[in-house]
This record gives sequence, structure tokens and C-alpha cells, in this order.
Amino acid sequence: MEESPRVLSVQSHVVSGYVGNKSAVFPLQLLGFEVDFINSVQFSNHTGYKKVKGQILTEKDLAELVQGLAENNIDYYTHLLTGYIGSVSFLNQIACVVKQLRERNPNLIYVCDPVMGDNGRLYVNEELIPIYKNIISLATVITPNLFEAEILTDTKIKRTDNIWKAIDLLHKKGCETVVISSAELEDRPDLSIFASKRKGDSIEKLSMSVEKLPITFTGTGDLFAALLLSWMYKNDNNLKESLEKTVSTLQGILKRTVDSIKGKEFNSRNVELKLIQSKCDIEQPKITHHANIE
Ligand code: PLP
Ligand code: PXL
Repeated sequence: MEESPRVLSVQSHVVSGYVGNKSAVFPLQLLGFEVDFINSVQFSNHTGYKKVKGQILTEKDLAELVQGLAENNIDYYTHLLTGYIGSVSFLNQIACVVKQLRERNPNLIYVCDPVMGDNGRLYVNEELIPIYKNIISLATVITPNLFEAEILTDTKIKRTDNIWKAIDLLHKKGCETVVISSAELEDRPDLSIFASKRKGDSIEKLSMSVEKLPITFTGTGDLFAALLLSWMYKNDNNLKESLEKTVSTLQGILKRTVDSIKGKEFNSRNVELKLIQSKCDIEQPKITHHANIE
């Protein structure tokens, strides 16, 4: 019997709501992955609420947990997934964890969402930027948004041709698959998603469009990376099918979330992703959005 894929997901935990591991673990498990998760923080809720209380895991804590896994010989993973990371020392330790896990499994797939900011606003310490620039070379897949792609490449991205140049730079840093999870560009009316995979001589470039919704959701990027990881594995690394399933699932969940808010007060609680209610969309996505070959 083939062994189940096993993911180590290092992300935030929130007691209430759906960001970080709360957004990523349920879909991964539904799609058949064994998920071991380390909670980089345990907060009452995401940081968009009026108040946040909770605890932060240190890099020492992270190293200790991974050491425990190693000492019991239970540190074999097919995938590592990381999302929002708040400190330089924790991010440096993640780089050590990647190397350590690759010693156990040289084929480990590392999916890195280099969470730094959005819409021109940095929401992490700027000292994380040079570390992320290095980590790209360790990652198999990265999922920056437009602003994060600008930061990682030191370029301004206004139009479609700028995006492809930035993606090219990110590949040159050593990353096989680059997916820009959301981008608003001057020459495209909708929200765009771009994906590019380079392996040996083969190059695959795709773009997709989705309707821009008037609501800002939280946890969508975390969900995007988890779904992409899942579908790339289940579809034998087929980028087009994986991207279509990822984006169609995400749009289905957002639609259900938007529908649930109608007639209700508009607040952080009511905009939480309707993830559990979307179980069927996650398990069997209907392709509502198609990718264009570029
Ligand atoms: N928001 C919407 C409406 C999307 O369709 C997507 C991706 O498809 C995202 C957000 C994910 O982007 P980000 O990583 O910026 O959260
Ligand atoms: O979705 C990113 C994220 C992760 N972790 C925490 C957050 C957020 C976004 O607000 O607050 C704790």
C-alpha cells in the first residue's frame, strides 16, 4: 500500500476563526494528507480583531519540537508548509528545519508562502525581507501576492509584462514553481493569478482571473497555499489542473462566506471563512474558473 503523504505545517493557531493552521489543516486532512502541525503562535483570534491575546512559540521551542520528532525517527515528511512568521529568529530556524527534513527526505517539497504584506503595506518587520530572499532558493513552491513579489525581486509591478519578469527573477533564485496568488494590474480589469513552473527544459506559464470582491477576507492566502500543495500532489504536479481546482475551491468558499453575511452586521467575526460548511467543495471541487496558457 502506498504511504499517505505527510505534511508538516508550521503556521499560526487561532482559537476562534480560520487563519494559519486553522485554515490549512482541515482541507489538507479532507484531501487525504496526514498533517502534523506546529502552531507558531496561539492567539485568541487573528490580528484584524480589536484585541488579540495569546502566546508566541520561540525558535528554541520550534527546534526542540523538531528535535523530539528526529529522536523518535518520526520526522519523515513529504511536504513542509509555512505561512505567516513574525520574527527573524523563527524564520532563520525554519531554514534550519528545511535542511534537517531534507536530510531525512531529499525529495521533501517545501511550499513557502512568504507572508510580508499586501496592497503596498508591509506588516512584518523589514528585517525578514533578506531572509525570505534567501529562503526562496530552498522552496519548491512559493505563493507571494503581488506586493510580496515586488519586495522579493526589488521591482515595481504595474502591468502583466512586469509580473512575468518578476516571476523569471524568482525562478532564477532557484524556485521551481512560482504562483502569484493575487494581483491587481493596470492592464487587467479583474483580480489575476499567475503561475509558472520550470523543471529542466520544460516551462509552463498560466494566468487566471477572478472577480474582485468588495470584501477583504483573512486566511485566504493560507487556504490557497494548502489547496495548491494538495492538488499539485494529487494531480501529479500538473500545474493547470491544480491551479484550477485551488482557485475554484477558494472562490466557492468565498461565495458561501459572502452569502452568509447578507443581512448581517459586517464585522471580523461574520467575515470568517465558511470553511467547515464548504467541506464538499473542498473534497470535490467543481471547476468554475479556468486557467489560460500563456
Ligand atoms: N482573495 C481572493 C478574492 C482570491 O481569489 C485569492 C486567490 O485566488 C486570494 C485572496 C489569495 O491571495 P492572498 O495571498 O493575497 O490572500
Ligand atoms: O492569514 C494570515 C495570518 C496568520 N496568522 C495570524 C493572523 C493572520 C492574519 O491576520 O492574524 C495570527
